Amino acid sequence: MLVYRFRTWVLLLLVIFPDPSLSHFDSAKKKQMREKVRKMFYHAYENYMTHAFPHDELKPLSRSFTDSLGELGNLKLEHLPQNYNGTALTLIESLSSLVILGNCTEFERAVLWLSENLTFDVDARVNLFECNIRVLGGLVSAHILATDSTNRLVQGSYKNQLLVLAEDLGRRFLPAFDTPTGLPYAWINLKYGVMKNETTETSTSGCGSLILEMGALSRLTGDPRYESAALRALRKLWSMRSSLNLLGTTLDMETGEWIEHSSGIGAGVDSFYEYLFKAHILFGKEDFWRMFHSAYLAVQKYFRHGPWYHEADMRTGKATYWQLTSLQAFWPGLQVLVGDIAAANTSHREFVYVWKKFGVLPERYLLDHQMLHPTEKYYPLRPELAESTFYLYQATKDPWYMEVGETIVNSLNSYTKVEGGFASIRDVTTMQTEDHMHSFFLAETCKYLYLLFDDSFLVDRNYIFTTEGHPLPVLSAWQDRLPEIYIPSNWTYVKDEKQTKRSSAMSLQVCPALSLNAGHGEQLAESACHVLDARSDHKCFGDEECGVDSTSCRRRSCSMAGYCGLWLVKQKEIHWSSRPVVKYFATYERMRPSWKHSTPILQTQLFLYSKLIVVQSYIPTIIENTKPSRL
Ligand code: DMJ
Repeated sequence: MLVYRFRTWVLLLLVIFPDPSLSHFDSAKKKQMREKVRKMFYHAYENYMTHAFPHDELKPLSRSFTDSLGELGNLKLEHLPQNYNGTALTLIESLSSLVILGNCTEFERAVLWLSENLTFDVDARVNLFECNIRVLGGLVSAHILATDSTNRLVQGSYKNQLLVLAEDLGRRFLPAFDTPTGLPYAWINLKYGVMKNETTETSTSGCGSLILEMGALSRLTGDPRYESAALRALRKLWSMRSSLNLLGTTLDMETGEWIEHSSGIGAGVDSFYEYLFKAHILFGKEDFWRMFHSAYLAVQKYFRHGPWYHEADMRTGKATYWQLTSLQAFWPGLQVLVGDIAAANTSHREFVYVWKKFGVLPERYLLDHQMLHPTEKYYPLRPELAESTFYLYQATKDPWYMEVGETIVNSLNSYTKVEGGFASIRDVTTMQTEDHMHSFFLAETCKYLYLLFDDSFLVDRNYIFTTEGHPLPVLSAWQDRLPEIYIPSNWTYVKDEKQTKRSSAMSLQVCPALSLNAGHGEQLAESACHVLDARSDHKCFGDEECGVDSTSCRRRSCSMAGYCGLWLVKQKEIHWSSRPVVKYFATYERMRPSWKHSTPILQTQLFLYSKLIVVQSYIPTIIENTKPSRL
């Protein structure tokens, strides 16, 4: 009887707190997964090279091609180029992935071909944002990789040809910025500049996600025009924020007026947030941090509901659309860079749940109606979930994320792999495929999956990835101020051996009930938001004895029956939390050792975390019941 009870307890504990070391992800398994992803990459790449190159993208079902650069972002498919034969878009997008996979021979072959054949002197109206992240970003990143001696390229064969091409493209972008507001046109004809009667409608991402590529181009060429144009646009956009520090989704770039006032963290806005923060990392400008700081706070305050992010009206902060979109899945990855692991993990789990429910991520799911969006049931091989999974694994080394990666790899192979490459899914309920393989499948999806299982490319290097997955090195020469200035002088590295033990993402979310470890000499770790209840039995006499909930970042209150929890209170009880900053620094100190072996980019972000937790300490906290966290 006693043995039976003991077994039951052990089983129960294992279910609740699975031991990460029990994961089946040993190094052999990791290698096997890496090889599986490598095979996926080459299946896609070789089919593109055979059936589509030098056109833009592969049509994997018909094994043909599409010259789609002019179609990207062009929902109404207007003003499509007539005599345009492609710019080898997928090859450009594959360059950095080839280096990461260690295929320098193919990389060199591609560089040589592009150097000799690529021209942007084509009569094609393209989307500035798409062309920037895919083509300019692809070229600039590949140029840097080609000049990095550690990539073992044949010395002397590379003579900056990609940079010359990138500069030519950058020059063709400039007329788009020649506007009274400094906000760029969304569309530009590569040969003729801005077309007559061009639309003045653009998006927040379109104006606010240019700084990484154009900034890098300026730093590499010494021509400041690209960076200043992108910066002017970004500043103007920021000046259009509401008093709540929210932005809309679409705007008129000529008048500087908002068109769509509702926004969230998904389509039309996503990379704006991403670039504010990544620009701070890349260029070290305090200004970017200040903007991101306010923007992130506003997102957490107005869009976040438990693990999900809905949309809200920038003027009132009132919720507008309750939708989960596939693009939002990048957000946990960004939160990892910021250092907000607990929040990242919470949202990431929801996306994983949705992935498993449908087999892939549907483009849009209506949270309020608990159903798929009637016309957006597709999955175009998007990378966002793989991207966040990669970042979370880097931060935590929790093998669970590799299991998620394995699920993604298996789904992609079972539902989207066809003889001629990988096909998009038209409808996740039927898994009917569509004749299109987007270039980001090679630039991002395969890359992040590969890096999840083999991050040797990142060892001893410090890169940020653009929104299209192209790596850019964080160089001190590019930084306006060196990162050291951000490190508070009172921070110390904790030397204690035990504390260097890596925590998993889940162990960072220590709730009072999880404090089992405490008796075994192990350190308690808290999440960014979590503050323990004063008493371990959750019993309380007043609100001050209840801590802060790790999932919602909301303060717990004491119920009538004397239990700590998230209880519904009247609106007037909304109050500003002003927890002593020192508490958060202490929390951070305990988390810090768990990052010790992370790659430099993640370490670079750690010092920024102190700033973020200060931000979070001023988030107004509304105590209420949270919605159930499952679809
Ligand atoms: C990519 O082109 C980029 O990641 C972009 O920022 C958003 N959408 C696609 C992938 O889904």
